[in-house]
Amino acid sequence: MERIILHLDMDAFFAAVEERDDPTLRGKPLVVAGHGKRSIVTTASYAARAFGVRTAMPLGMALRLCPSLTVVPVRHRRYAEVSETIMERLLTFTPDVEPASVDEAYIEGSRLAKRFGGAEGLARALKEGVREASGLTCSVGVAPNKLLAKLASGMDKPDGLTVILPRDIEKVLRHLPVKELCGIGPATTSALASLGIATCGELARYPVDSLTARFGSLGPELARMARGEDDSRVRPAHEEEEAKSVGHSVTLDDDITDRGEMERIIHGLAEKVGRRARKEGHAGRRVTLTIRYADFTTFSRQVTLPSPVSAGKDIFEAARGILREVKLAMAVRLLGVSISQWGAGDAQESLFGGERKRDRLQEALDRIEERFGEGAVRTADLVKEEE
Ligand code: TTP
Ligand code: MG
Repeated sequence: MERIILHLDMDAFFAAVEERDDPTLRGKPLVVAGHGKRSIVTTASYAARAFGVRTAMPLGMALRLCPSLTVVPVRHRRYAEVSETIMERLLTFTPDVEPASVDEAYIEGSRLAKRFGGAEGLARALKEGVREASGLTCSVGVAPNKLLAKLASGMDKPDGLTVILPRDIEKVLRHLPVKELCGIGPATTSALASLGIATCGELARYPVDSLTARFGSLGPELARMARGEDDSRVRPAHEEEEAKSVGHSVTLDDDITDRGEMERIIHGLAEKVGRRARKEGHAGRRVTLTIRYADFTTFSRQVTLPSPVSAGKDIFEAARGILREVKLAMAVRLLGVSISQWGAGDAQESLFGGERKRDRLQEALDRIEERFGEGAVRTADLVKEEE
């Protein structure tokens, strides 16, 4: 089975954000650059690129190439904000999104593509989603792996969509300069040049033993890259998050619209999350509610509490609070509750005696559950769920 991997890269990202925020700049040759005579171009709009202006070019040279150039100072915080909006939008398609830099991400599309009538349909939907969320265009590459997807996204900029099919790989790579492959930097490029290798085709034909003699373990890796092979996985950010959180989710047999039912499910999940967190010795300040709609659109909302919690009741109250704030666009097929941002929960001296009492009650309930199994103790609305 061929994988479907997508790579999405924003077009002239910093410049595009500036143009979006200030419509008077739109379509003008524009660079984002630092202050001072010796500053260099961070990025150039496509209008400026038409004059030969490029990233990393000294500003003086850029102004000589294009005297009408507009120079805008760098606003990193703003770009990070827009980046976050874009990543969040991508996450509504699938949790399997790997942000690779401020303006690019890999997306695992192998299973997802079917729902969009294929890989190209998915790529179009992603582009449209990004445009809707940010007002900006991006270029997407689709291929059987990350190496080729990244190559593809750069092949038709701006606003591009490029698919590399397995049968075209050899043709695409044959005359491609080796430095175009992500992971082959200037040092490797010149080392390869000294062996008379300039293109991926030449690299693919070069005896692997000789490459190993020259580059060590990188040798066979280079040979694989030259053939367009790469089996590395899309590593979603949520994997890292998960290590720092405890969560449970449930996919429902039937899509539901009844909020009371949703609250009962969330209560059950919150109790489970609390139990596991306490078992692992955690209490978290952040409670997250995840909702997936019938059409698979998924989103999460969070609340940060003044102090860490691990009692099911507290987690439930926070998650229910989030649910009550959410306007539901359609029927729900999955609900998830998690806590994160660990802090000293139990050690925390409570200002209210009642809280301590509840902790002791909680401990007692946990002990009963340990003896009689999960679900031995139920609060009223959970019992109702079973009926
Ligand atoms: P890129 O994706 O490399 O460039 P880009 O988005 O400006 O243009 P393209 O349409 O070719 O993708 O980088 C993303 C942003 O990162 C870019 O807008 C500015 C910033 N950046 C730097 O700060 N320094 C650099 O050396 C590069 C390459 C980019
Ligand atoms: Mg970019």
